[in-house]
Amino acid sequence: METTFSKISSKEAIALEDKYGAHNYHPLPVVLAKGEGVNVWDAEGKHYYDFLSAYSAVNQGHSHPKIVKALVDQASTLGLTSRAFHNNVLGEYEEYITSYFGFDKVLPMNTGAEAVETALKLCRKWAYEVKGLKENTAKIIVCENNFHGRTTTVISFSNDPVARKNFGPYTPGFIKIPYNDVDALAEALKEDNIAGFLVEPIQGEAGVYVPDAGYLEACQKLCKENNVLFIADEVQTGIARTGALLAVCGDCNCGTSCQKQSDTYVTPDILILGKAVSGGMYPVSAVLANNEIMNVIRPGEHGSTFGGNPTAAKVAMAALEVVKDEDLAANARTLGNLFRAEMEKIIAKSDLVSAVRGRGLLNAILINDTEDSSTAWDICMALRDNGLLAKPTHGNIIRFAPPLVMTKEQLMECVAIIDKTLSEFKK
Ligand code: IF1
Repeated sequence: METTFSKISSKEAIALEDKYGAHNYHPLPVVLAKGEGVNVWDAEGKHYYDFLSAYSAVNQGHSHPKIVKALVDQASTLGLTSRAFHNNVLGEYEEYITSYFGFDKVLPMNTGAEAVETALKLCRKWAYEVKGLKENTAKIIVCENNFHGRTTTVISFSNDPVARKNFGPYTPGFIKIPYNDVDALAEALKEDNIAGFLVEPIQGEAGVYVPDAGYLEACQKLCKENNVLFIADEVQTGIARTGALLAVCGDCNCGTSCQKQSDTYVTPDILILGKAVSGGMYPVSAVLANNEIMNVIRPGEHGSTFGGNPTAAKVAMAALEVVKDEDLAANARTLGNLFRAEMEKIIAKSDLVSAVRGRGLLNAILINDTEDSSTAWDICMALRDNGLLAKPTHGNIIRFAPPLVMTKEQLMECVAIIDKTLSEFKK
């Protein structure tokens, strides 16, 4: 059945995926065919509010006209050159993004996992060539319940059995410590050959765990004292999602790249960006660092076919411009506070939800049921029927992360949908 939104029905689309696609996902049964701002429509034309934003990649809203224009204009001029040759866009982008975030240099890649892998290689090479560790001895400290992507090295330091099982043998050289535990980091730093500490400023996939105020600052200080690189994975928390341009900005919530304006300012030695750095319009990721670190990489030692391509460069500049032009960090901060306040009212009268947590527009609610229950999933199915799309992270936690362009009126409509769904829900 053809609709204005799709040549094929939702049912047909799912059947094709099932038959011809690897089964590496378990999507909510909804087939999207159009997106605009905070809105998405399925193949039959039903409207939904998007409360996941493609896992915080679509912070600027679906099909933002400015970003689409940058994509179309560049793609129809010069899409890809590879790095075998220069092009007239890359240098402009590199200058733009390094001054935007306050670093000397950027190494452009495509996916978040690639950027994490790049940061790990950079950290190890710095440890051998600048810090002076003996080759092949470098260790990098990571946090339990981390999520940094799905490549073999990255899952080597995951403690999620689903992410790891039967993908060994695993890459060595990583030490796991509890998240949000400064003493655990101090203890781990006593070991020999530590090169770096990789951390998510807020643990997204684990269930939107916001660390104690001052945690990131204390970690950065310990890393500095021990000549160890502080590596911030802002793939999910960056680009205004948490109410500041970067979540490592801590509690200052200044909404801009506050590197110089706040006493809670935290500067990572290596900053990892992805997802919304392109507004979700094109795979773009980036690793930023100052010369002492970035200059250990020399020609031929790292890269990728699409890394830093002209289309990615133009799309990323447009997407970052939108973040500033529309002051998305301030909107995320204001609407995030409103959302959590409204959810607290719902929690007060519901025995289904026990807590809400998050910062800016990266939030999650805890469902009052066991980890292995299907309640969170069933609630997401009911939310879908009521016109709002969200998905559980682990077990009984539902992540709520709408595009940062949402208006107060739209947010209140979504709160009403969540309220209605929870009050009508029968386990
Ligand atoms: C999927 C999770 C979120 C990330 C952080 C690196 C990456 C991610 C902090 C890798 C990616 C995505 C992956 C996506 C779902 C989503 C996700 F559920 F997988 F864990 F957001 F929480 N660092 N997160 O969150 O970036 O290679 O994907 O571009 O795998 O389905 P990527």
